[in-house]
Amino acid sequence: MRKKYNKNFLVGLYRTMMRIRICEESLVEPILRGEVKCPCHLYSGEEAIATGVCAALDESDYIFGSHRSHGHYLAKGGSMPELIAEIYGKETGCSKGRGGSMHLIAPEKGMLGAVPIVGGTISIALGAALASKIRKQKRVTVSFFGDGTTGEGVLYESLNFASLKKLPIIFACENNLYSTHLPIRECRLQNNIFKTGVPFGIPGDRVDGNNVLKVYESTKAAVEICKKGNGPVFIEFLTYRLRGHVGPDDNIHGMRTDIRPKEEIERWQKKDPIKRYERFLFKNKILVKQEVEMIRKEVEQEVNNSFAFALSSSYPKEMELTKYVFKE
Ligand SMILES: Cc1ncc(C[n+]2csc(CCOP(=O)(O)OP(=O)(O)O)c2C)c(N)n1
Repeated sequence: MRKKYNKNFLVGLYRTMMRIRICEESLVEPILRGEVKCPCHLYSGEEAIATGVCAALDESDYIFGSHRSHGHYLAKGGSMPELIAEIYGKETGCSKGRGGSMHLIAPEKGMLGAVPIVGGTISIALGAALASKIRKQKRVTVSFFGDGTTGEGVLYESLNFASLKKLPIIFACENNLYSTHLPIRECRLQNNIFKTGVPFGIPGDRVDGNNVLKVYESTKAAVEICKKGNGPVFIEFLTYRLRGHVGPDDNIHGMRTDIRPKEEIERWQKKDPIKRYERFLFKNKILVKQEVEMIRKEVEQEVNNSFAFALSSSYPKEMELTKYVFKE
């Protein structure tokens, strides 16, 4: 595995996962203090997916996200200061402070948007893929969504159309086993999401979403399929969120509502994608402990600078709250 990749690439994956994790965890205290007003769906535990998928894409490729998209935005190259500023509702945020955590966008980096309506960006991603095909651009679009989203009809309409028109789109399902507080076994007869596209003639793959190199490789193969005009592709990434559905422990209203068994959370903590990848890097002598510490310090500095930028920025003017709603 190691010989296939150069050191810069392997360390880059580690750095991206650390940027997402440290950024996410730095929001925990401000959320609990009530300083962050908008709901935040933290991505801790799922970093390998955004990181591995986006590493297989070019800057000109597109991604679309959901309510849990801080990681997608950062992995595709979105600015961290603008992310934190957006979460704080500041004018300098990536959506000018009008959107908050669930409305992230970095068009210059190919992150074309995220919205909190479950399944809300799937058909928009489909439109982007259709446009790329009509314009004959060698560009792939990734639509990220969760396992709960497979209960939305729009996914099936989109699968049908994407298959019919052979669109260059990757349906990337992040199966973290829960839809808010509903375990997957209570919403599906079988836990077989990777077969979702099969009736539409779309091949499906199931991948360990906590193994960043496996995520990268499966996405790279899907990108090749799409670029040859043989898309779409459906990939199910198996993972687990280490925090609550919304907020650190679903505890924002002072009531603990995370119904997941403690033993289950502990079992998945042992499969933490960052710790697993760290062990791989040590074993293959890619990094030593001091280098990992250095990366951590650099990322912490970036996160601190992002908070300083956000906190010193101003709020939108009350009179201008509807500004930017429509393109002027
Ligand atoms: C159309 C719609 N229905 C319901 C909701 C409420 N809701 C917000 S997140 C969510 C669960 C989504 O689960 P999943 O797609 O698995 O994503 P995850 O939160 O696990 O990442 C629901 C039902 C919503 N935002 N939009």
